[in-house]
Amino acid sequence: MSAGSLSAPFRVVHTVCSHDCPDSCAVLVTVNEQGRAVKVAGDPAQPVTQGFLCGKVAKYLDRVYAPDRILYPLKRKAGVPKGPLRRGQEQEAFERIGWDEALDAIAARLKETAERYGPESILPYSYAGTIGVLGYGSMDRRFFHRLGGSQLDRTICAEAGGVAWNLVYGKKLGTPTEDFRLAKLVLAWGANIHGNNIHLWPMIEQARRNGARLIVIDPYRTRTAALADWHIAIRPGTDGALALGMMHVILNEGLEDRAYIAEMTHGIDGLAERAREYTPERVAAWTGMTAAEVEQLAREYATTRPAALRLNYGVQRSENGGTAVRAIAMLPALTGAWKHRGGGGQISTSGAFAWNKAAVERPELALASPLGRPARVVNMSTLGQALEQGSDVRGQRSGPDVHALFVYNSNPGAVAPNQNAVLRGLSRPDLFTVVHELFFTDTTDYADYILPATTFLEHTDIQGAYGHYFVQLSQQAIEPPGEARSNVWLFSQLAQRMGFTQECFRDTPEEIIRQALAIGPDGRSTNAAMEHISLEDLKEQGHIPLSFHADPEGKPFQPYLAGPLATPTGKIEFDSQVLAAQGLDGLPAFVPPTESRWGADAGRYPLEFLGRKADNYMNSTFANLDGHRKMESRTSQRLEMHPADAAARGIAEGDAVRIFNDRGTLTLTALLNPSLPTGVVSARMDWAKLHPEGANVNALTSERLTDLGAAATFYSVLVEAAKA
Ligand SMILES: Nc1nc2c(c(=O)[nH]1)N[C@H]1C(S)=C(S)[C@@H](COP(=O)(O)OP(=O)(O)OC[C@H]3O[C@@H](n4cnc5c(=O)[nH]c(N)nc54)[C@H](O)[C@@H]3O)O[C@H]1N2
Ligand SMILES: Nc1nc2c(c(=O)[nH]1)N[C@H]1C(S)=C(S)[C@@H](COP(=O)(O)OP(=O)(O)OC[C@H]3O[C@@H](n4cnc5c(=O)[nH]c(N)nc54)[C@H](O)[C@@H]3O)O[C@H]1N2
Ligand code: SF4
Ligand SMILES: [Mo]
Repeated sequence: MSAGSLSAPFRVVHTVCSHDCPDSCAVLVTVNEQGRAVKVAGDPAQPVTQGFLCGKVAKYLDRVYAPDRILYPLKRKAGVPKGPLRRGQEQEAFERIGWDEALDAIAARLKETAERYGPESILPYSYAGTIGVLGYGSMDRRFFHRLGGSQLDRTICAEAGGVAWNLVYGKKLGTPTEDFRLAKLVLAWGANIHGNNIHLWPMIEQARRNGARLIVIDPYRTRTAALADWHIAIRPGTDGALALGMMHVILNEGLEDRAYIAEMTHGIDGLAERAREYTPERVAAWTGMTAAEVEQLAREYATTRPAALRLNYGVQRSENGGTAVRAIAMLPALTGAWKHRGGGGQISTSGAFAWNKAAVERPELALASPLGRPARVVNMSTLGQALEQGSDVRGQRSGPDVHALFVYNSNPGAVAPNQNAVLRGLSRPDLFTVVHELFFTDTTDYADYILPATTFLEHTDIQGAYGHYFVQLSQQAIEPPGEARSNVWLFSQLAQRMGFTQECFRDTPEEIIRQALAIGPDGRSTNAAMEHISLEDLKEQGHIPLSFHADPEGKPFQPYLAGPLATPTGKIEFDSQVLAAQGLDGLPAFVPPTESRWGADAGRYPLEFLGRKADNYMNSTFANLDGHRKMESRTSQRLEMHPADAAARGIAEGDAVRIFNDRGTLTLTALLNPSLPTGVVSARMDWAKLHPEGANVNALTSERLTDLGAAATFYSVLVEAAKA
């Protein structure tokens, strides 16, 4: 389906859903004669999208044309203090200004801040409001490199799991999503497929029609878990123990693939010795399973072919999540599951997309900054510390305090851990805060300036995916409403006002797309696996598979069948050479999280708390829309708890319950859920400003970091609950 294939007065434009979702759907937008989008639909020609969209984006025009969209630049009115504003009252705290005035004022303040405190006192804060290559990080990266602003370590989502996978395999590749339909066993481990990765589901359904079994390992009974053949409601943060226990059984019973291990892996002897310690009985005591269940799972996994592992990011949001992912990732190597098409596993396919990042982001511009060197790095998962104490990624002070914060593609007031610290930091009257947004969020309530941003219908971008192997072009379908402008436009304009003279600040989106693709003299990409792709073909076809995924001889793509891999030994590493070189344990081991039932604080705060994502929002996105709220209403602002934990506290269904720890408190309505493990409570992320206390689940979460990747530990949290 190509752009404009429908006869006038309608046009159909190929766009790509740019929300932070593995599926990266191809979205066909129908635009009428007046230039208004009248329909969005999944592209039936895209093999993963398969012609349907999730419930969130099927209603996307509600977001694009929402009455509460921010349409003009806004400036905080003099004398209005920073802090939560009631919904619908936000406009009153701000006054409308023109783009020229806004850009001039922001540029002047950034210059002044850089001169007074050094440019590292300016911190960009962005994540994945859009995951398009341009929108996620292009002109903005150039801007902050040239400015000398602090670099942001973007750890909030996938860093622990990504580092872990790479330690084992060298690169994030996985079983193609389409091939899951060939599996005879699908093991969904910390993966909320129905909620977060819906386009994998039809593949699993097809596999099950052919006799496959689905096993789900998740403390929470998701819709996916409820539909599974076997739901293992594991205790949070104990997955590493389970993986080691499975290895114990597999090796004990000789179920490993010796030929594959000999050819493709490094460190089996050490791993075998380590796994010996993890008897099913010990593992049962940690996970809450029975020893027989640990054995059954190991046998079923090792003897069913093909066995496909959908390891998603739920596991790695625990304090020991990096090691847990590393141990789980070793399972298909131990059993040789990669050898069978439809088997193997996937945590992310993002390693396959070799964008020319250096050309897109231009890190060498840091040398032209007043620093003359790359700036210090601040971890986004410890924003509270950075704003309150000026500390960096390792919790140490380096460089100046943060005096200016530039937020785009993110809503840290809602999504960052230790919300009370973050909001205290954002309240600092001396902090200059700019937020580029589409709606009045928990973060814009603290802004000095708010700038209106675009949806993916309103700008052009190119996108890969972390759940498939297609390069896709997202063409601008409609004009932005009001004076909304894209991220690329904003940072290009701001660069001019700052007096940055480098040519790259004038690049158009199409030029940056050509740079990302590294288009060569023949008009085709020179990037590995994209050599067959030209911008012209992308405009015509919308989406094109990476070369290995569209082998002309019809050879299926199966990763990790031949070496050398991008690890130090060139092999799949059971015993990590990288970790060993750092003086760390190269082998996986299980240590329970500090905030777990085994932790020192479990006496005071005995409940393990999961502040999970909502199935009908995208992190904090969509939470302002009535239709989405209605879909989420059953669990919205509820605390789900096991009836035994509720009874022990005199709590009944529907009671107001206060959960609390040293960091914060949140009052929710009790929803009894007997499918939760005892000692585990759960609630979903919402906008703080929609709660009477101005808080959400992140009022309870901590800034403690994961064992690998220095990522956030959203799922290692202890609380107590009491009837309010
Ligand atoms: N509808 C919807 N879709 C989304 C998002 C959204 O907010 N809403 N967010 C998007 C984003 S940013 C991402 S990163 C992906 C993430 O998608 P997923 O990788 O699925 O990540 P999570 O939803 O964080 O966690 C998945 C599951 O892990 C479970 N879990 C929690 N702790 C543990 C544990 O210790 N062990 C095990 N085995 N499981 C555990 C949770 O209960 C949850 O059901 O989804 C994307 N898609
Ligand atoms: N308790 C708890 N906390 C969590 C999680 C959890 O599971 N539990 N999940 C974590 C994870 S995995 C992630 S990835 C983070 C997500 O954190 P964020 O990436 O901050 O995700 P969103 O909440 O979706 O906020 C993105 C914002 O960007 C805006 N936006 C969208 N498109 C554009 C654009 O083109 N330009 C600009 N300037 N803005 C745009 C949206 O309107 C939205 O407000 O949250 C983390 N926080
Ligand atoms: S959020 Fe995910 S499933 Fe929904 S349309 Fe976007 S890419 Fe597809
Ligand atoms: Mo994420």
